[in-house]
Amino acid sequence: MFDSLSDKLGGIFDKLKRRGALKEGDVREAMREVRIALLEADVALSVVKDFIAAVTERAVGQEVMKSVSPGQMVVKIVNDHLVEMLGSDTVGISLAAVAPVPILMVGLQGSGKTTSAAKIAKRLKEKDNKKVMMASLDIYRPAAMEQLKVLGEQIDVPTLPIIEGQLPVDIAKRAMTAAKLQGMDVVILDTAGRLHIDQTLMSEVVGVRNATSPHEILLVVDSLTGQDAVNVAQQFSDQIGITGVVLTRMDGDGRGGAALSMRAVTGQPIKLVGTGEKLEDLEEFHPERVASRILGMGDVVSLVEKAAETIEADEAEKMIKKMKKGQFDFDDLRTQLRQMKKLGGMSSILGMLPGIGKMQKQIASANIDDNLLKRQEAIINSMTPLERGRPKLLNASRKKRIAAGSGVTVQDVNKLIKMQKQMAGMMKKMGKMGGKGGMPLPGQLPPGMEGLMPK
Ligand SMILES: Nc1nc2c(ncn2[C@@H]2O[C@H](COP(=O)(O)OP(=O)(O)OP(=O)(O)O)[C@@H](O)[C@H]2O)c(=O)[nH]1
Ligand SMILES: [Mg+2]
Repeated sequence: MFDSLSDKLGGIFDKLKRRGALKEGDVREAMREVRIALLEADVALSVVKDFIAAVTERAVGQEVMKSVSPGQMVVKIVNDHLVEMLGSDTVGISLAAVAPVPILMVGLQGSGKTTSAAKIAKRLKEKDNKKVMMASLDIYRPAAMEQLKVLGEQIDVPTLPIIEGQLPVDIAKRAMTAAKLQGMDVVILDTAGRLHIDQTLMSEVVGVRNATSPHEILLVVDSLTGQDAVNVAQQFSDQIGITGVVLTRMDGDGRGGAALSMRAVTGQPIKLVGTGEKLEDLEEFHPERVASRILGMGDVVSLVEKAAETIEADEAEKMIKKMKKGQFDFDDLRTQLRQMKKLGGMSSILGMLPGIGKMQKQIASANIDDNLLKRQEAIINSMTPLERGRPKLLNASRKKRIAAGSGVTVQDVNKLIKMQKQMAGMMKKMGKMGGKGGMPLPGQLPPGMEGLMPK
């Protein structure tokens, strides 16, 4: 997600930063290019217009032109406005209402409502210790109710027993009553989707809304659908009124602009994002992190958090310490490779690291898979402990021995060495960034990250 936008903006800003002194014309020219990049990424036109106007006004101002590095100031302004456009604060699901708190899931067909309902149920149950019930109001698609029931069984969350022939509004009322009787904290109501917005769907959802007064009405939007998604959001927002957005398929390689427009178009925050088909693939939405990722600063915080959830805590701490010191030898690389396998593959990790966007593509095109991870680990295993700790030792004859030992070519060994060097370089860069303060630039830690680093 956001790859091509990120690439384009990176190019525009590189040019700008190389300039040194900036004239107003330079900034305006750059803003024209940013405008095109945003439109190409599917950001809604009205949103782009406002964005460019706001950024330009500040960027051609005196404070920027006279600053020591105007190019970097412009990048900072774009970053700030991007964060603002995305909603500034992270907003979670609110349960501040009388139990059982109803949460209504709405959206077009196939947008991910049912999956997201189960993901949210799992999260509320496991992270917040809530008693959750789910109910399917989808009486149209065959097996829709069964689908929710099966998901419920997977996460051990009860679903409302199915009664054939009941209408959505009545099912919703029954769900509320049942949940009250069973002392539930939350009821998640999953509605049917339609291929396009139609009045029948809208009136049905309005009926359910009026019958249950949901505390949250979450619009589920497929982030791969581009402009359509923006129109859908607008209509649901106008006709039903939503309290938040769940963006699904953020793991896909769409252009991502629809996601960027959601907040501005609906006036409601993006509360959660779906990042895969599995029920644990649900994340909070952090505007600053997404902005950093788009501007090529990487999503180091998410990476560290994701890593911390998967890897043993002390292992994660070691990793962060190494990052800080800028050390990275083959032992570390091996640890990383093993973790990558656990974390769901290389590309998901690399996508979160700063400055790796491009490398990620090369890796994807080189078709990195788990086999490659295994082979790379085998190469490292064929090194002596001394070689692992001191990569510089690897001369031609050692490489030959290692290649033979792990059943690969010397070329493969060289590739791995290159990778280790790149990662070491990156770690070094990241290590240097700590404690300088001031604004974050591409390749630097996003603000707030320092807090996560051990002192
Ligand atoms: N990769 C990916 N797939 C997702 C995500 N969310 C949902 N899906 C997949 O999208 C497909 C449709 O999801 P559903 O949850 O059934 O969508 P729905 O909106 O309930 O569909 P209808 O009830 O038919 O309107 C399923 O195959 C899901 O596994 C996500 O965040 N990432
Ligand atoms: Mg469904």
